[in-house]
Amino acid sequence: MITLYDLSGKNDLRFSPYCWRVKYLLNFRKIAYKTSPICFTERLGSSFFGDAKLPTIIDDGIKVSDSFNIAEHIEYKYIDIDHRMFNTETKSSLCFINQWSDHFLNTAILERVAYDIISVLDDRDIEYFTESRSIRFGMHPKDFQDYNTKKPENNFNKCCNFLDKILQKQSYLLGENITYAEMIVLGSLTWGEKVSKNTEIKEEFEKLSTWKSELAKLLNS
Ligand SMILES: N[C@@H](CCC(=O)N[C@@H](CS)C(=O)NCC(=O)O)C(=O)O
Repeated sequence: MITLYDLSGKNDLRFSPYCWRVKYLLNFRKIAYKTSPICFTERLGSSFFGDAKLPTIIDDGIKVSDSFNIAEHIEYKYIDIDHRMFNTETKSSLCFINQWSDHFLNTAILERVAYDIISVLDDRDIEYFTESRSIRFGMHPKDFQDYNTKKPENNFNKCCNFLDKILQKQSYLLGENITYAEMIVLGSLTWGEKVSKNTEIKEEFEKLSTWKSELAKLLNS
């Protein structure tokens, strides 16, 4: 059975966007797996992980890291060629959505939740997270979140608008079928929702809200 090393916070809250992408895919494919909770600093101190981040999986003794690589591994190993979501045609579109989500959507979410995350972290991670992110942002996460939530430009709403516009034209992000693109974007939105109240989707993004609630029902079981 697949073991997924899953970032965990206070009260075992699972909040990593990348881990959610993989869990949503495994749920969608009805593939059995177990999760092994691990916090940031446990990963840092472990020779098993080395440079590997979370999620990392072990599948029949094979270690795979990076959500996109893991998704590709799952599709190739468990899904027959005619039903795979990763083929030569679709892989580049999925790669595009993955890059867009990591660079634009995740950044827009981070702007609104960077400080709120601290309150859901495992106690052992607070110092590490605050220090490492202060270096990354060039300021304390509180100042980073305050600055970004107060500026007139709301990048999260811009991303929602972009996604909503796509969903006004088609049922899913890449057309009329569910693909790994849904898991990528839903994983990011789940992260925001788990750690803060600052990434609620506005009512005007009706198609996106419906897409999200229907998929959340499907992919959480
Ligand atoms: N591109 C990677 C990103 C993975 C990643 O950044 N994971 C975070 C958790 S959400 C992590 O392990 N960070 C380690 C750290 O900040 O020390 C993927 O898609 O899996």
